[in-house]
Amino acid sequence: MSDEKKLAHNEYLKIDSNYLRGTLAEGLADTSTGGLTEDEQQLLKFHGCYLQDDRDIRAGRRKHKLEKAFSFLIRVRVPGGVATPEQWIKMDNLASDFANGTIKLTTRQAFQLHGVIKTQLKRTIQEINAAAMDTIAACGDVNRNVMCNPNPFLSQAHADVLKISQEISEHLTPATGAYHEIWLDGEKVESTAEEVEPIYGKTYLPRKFKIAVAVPPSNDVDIHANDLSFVAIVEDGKVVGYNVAVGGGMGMTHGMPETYPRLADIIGFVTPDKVVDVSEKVVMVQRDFGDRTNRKHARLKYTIDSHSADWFLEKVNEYLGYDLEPVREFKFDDNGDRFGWVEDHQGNFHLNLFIEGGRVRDDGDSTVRTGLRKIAEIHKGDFRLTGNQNLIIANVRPEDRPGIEALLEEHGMLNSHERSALRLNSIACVSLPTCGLALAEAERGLPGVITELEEVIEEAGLRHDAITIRMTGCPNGCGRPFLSEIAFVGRAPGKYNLYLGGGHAGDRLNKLYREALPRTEIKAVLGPIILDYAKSREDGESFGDFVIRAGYVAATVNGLDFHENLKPEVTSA
Ligand code: SRM
Ligand code: SF4
Repeated sequence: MSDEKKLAHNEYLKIDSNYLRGTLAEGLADTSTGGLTEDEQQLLKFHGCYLQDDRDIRAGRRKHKLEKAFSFLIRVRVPGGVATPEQWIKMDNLASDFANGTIKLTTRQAFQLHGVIKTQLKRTIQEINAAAMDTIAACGDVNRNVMCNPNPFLSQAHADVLKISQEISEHLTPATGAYHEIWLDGEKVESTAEEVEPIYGKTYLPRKFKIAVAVPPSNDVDIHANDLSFVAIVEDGKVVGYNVAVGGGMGMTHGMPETYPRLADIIGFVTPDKVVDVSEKVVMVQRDFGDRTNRKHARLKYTIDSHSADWFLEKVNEYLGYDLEPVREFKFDDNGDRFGWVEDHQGNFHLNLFIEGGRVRDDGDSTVRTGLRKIAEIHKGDFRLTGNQNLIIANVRPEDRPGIEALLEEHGMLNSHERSALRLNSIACVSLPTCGLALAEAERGLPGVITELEEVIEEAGLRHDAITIRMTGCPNGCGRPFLSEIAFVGRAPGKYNLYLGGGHAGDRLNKLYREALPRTEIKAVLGPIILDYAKSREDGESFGDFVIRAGYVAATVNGLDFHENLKPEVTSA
């Protein structure tokens, strides 16, 4: 940390907050406004909530001099993405009783509720906790929901990986009593003398921190978007250890080249017994060396680039008191989900369902939410949220499968095979109307874009060819756009930067191809490239590899040259 530079405001806020209390309790009790002060909003994030307003009606309310239509987003942690049927039913109830009637499955395997008003916030959080879930550290300058390959049923290896994700999550959960005190009416800690945050300290981390655990050949957790990842090395069906990857991240700001997405560096290997220790020490190095003066430069990826990956490894080894072992070989094939039913070694069945944009709702003719609720009422296994915003109905006994299938049929959900592989490999962040940072549509925008592109896909005979396609409403990267083969990143209402050439396994960043492309021109610009791919691709060549070989965009190995290569003209190779 620089001695000369002034610390970011949030650093003082954290120090003065008495371990994340601040004036939150008072702010929540103030019924003269539906909102909170700026400082309270910042602290509230550590408790898993954001203050938002409905942007669809913001201008109208301003015109009538009304306060914004404030409500809260609640993010519910689901480590490794595993939830019980009872927890699903609880989320479904809360969606109706206190939120906007939908459940959002996030890109980090968590639940989100939108539209909870201030007076219902505490009650909703209490109900979430009563169902053995929580919201602490779902957001804020701490470790967030730990992601994990959501197929732990496939082998003992997968079970080990889920267990380790849950252990990391538990170990890195803030120790403060503030959460219990504010939301669960826990006993007030009168003196802070005994209260400590053994890992984080009083100022927590310089910025958010994200961890994922992957099981090759699937990179469905997108390790290159995480500050810290563990890649399972499996030998004879057993996890012998994990490669350690650090410094991945997506967020950037348009027009600020000093902000950029970055692929993670794979710096070593560790045996399973040391994974929690390594997580703790990586967090501590970032705690001590992360930039606390500039929040746009505070993620671990910048700490590493300000020094070097070798320096970072040395520091981690020093904090550990032993050295990470040399990296082991592994290979990722893709970062998508595998749809349809699979049977595991014990004869249980698991169904990966496509949930467009991760939004579980009844809408018009669609009764997906009702159908999933009815399934939860009879399901004896569990639900697994995937990092691609989809859902696995997991651990279904053979005798229970017909009942579940009948409900899926009744509610129109047995249709993965009818969808194009392009749609099945899509991600859209939430964006408008709830996200305060959105510059353009994403969740509401991508389905229509895909429908248009599907006309080209059909013509090209690519219906079953997986091409990853992602849209975000701004460059913060919540749908991990910079790791997909095709990405639209919101610039302004109706305008997107188009990126091409990400690795099919999420292992190469894509490159800017068209800046501020009007939404209405997407098909005209992308269509010819898709047709060219169908015509000229080599055997087994992915779309991302093709656009580089054909010269649409240049190859890149890391994020440092990310902003280069804007082609003024679209050329058909
Ligand atoms: Fe995100 C901020 C939604 C995954 C990078 N993200 C936000 C906020 C809270 C907007 C805000 O700060 O006011 C969004 C709330 C929108 C809403 O109405 O729900 C938001 N992020 C989401 C979710 C819900 C998108 C989704 O459609 O699933 C994801 C919730 C994940 C979870 O369960 O924890 C979500 N966000 C991500 C990811 C992907 C990932 O983690 O795998 C990223 C990119 C990876 C990374 O962190 O580098 C991501 N979100 C950001 C950033 C940029 C951070 C940065 O380093 O610059 C912001 C803005 C910020 O922090 O200042 C942000
Ligand atoms: Fe909001 Fe931008 Fe994240 Fe989309 S990418 S949810 S628009 S912050």
